[in-house]
Amino acid sequence: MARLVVVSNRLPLGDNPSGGLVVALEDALRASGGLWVGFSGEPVETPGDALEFHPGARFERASFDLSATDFDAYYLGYSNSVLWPLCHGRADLMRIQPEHLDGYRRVNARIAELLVPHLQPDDRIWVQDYQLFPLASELRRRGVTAPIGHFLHIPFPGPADCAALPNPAELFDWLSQYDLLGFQARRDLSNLTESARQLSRIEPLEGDRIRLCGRDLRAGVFPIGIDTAAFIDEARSAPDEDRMRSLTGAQMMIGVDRLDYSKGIPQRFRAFQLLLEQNPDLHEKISFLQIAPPTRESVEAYRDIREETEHLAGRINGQFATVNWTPIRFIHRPIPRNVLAGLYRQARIGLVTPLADGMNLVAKEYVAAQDVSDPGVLILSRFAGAAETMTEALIINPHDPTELAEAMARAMQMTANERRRRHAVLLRDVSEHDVGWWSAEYLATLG
Ligand code: GDG
Repeated sequence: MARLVVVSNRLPLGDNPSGGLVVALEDALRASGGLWVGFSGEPVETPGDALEFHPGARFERASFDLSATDFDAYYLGYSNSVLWPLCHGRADLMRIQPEHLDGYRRVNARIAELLVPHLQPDDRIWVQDYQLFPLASELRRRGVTAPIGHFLHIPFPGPADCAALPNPAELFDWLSQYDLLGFQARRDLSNLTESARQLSRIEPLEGDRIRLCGRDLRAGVFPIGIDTAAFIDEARSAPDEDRMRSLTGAQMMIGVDRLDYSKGIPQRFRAFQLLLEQNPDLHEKISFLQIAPPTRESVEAYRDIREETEHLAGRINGQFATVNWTPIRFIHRPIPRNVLAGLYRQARIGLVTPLADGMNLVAKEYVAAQDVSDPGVLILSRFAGAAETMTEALIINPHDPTELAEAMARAMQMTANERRRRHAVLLRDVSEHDVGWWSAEYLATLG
């Protein structure tokens, strides 16, 4: 079987990687033998000129270093201040700087340079996400003919957003050098087709085949999942539920997101405020726990979203809190995974309201964590990739506070029968399409 080489922005180092993606890729890497290549994690003064190999029983890992200048340009700059906002419909937040695009190209070229000496003739290469769009073209330039696939974890931009890139045609030139382009949702595949068509870069061929910039390849939808069985166990064996109950016995509503402007956190706070204004009977009956660990804090837009969120939570609590009830608890720190699983299980409502999101794994984790005999209700934004399959959630438009507040009220009143019926359908989807299914489907298509 061909060896699998995975390349991602970040290499999961450490002994106890808990993310579903890491586990799934580990399984795939173990099955065929493999190598996982990625950034070591912290910029260094003088980056080494070779990959550094880390011993591991199951498969090989190899990291590369980045200088602070390269990290700023490639990661904070072009990846997270141009591509991330663009792909999440926030072209207004882009900070286009030519030296960042240069750095993005330079780092991708360097990764290719470091990787090529370690490639074997029958390898197949799987590149993850938007930080590495140009990697295949840099590998091809260095003579690599192996199958190379790409999976995009975030949304693919439509024509209006693509037009806001400094050089839109270049994106399609990069993508054309892969053999398989994988997307989270049908929405993304149709955005690719539409955006490339407007630039006259695409000819549809049979089935999943396309001709992009003159090169034939395949493009498909592979919705990512979680390690469902493991998460169910985690939630069942989570710390004692009763001790975490609030003083008033209020029902809990939970949100869990990196503190990112794409996740719609201020919108859900405002909807919660409206719910409390319109439903005095719910005071002391519902309390909202928002966990939002910090992320990319050296990017300006992330400092702004932190301020906005803290301000709103403070204002809403000031307006409604009583001596034994705090309407919003806002935790700006990461919480251990097993505690998180237990919190999901206790929460009567799981609130997932991104304005744009590739998939959203929190929606799937919330479903997996529920007690099947008395499950909670998932409220899910129609702009999450997850909404294409998780149609038994209460699907809402996060921009509309009235609709969102009504969904919260409806979830509070929903009968146990209806909750069980909806949950059973959602759980079947999350169990059948777990992360192992995702990597197996993708790799079978890559061939
Ligand atoms: C990108 C795409 C796509 C969050 N806070 C804590 C914590 N988390 C964990 C969650 C979940 C993960 O982080 C977040 O995953 P999401 O899918 O929700 O979002 P992104 O980070 O934006 O991921 C997304 C994903 O890639 C995979 O393709 O679904 O659309 O944007 O697992 O549980 N985990 C712990 N403590 C926290 O405080 N332990």
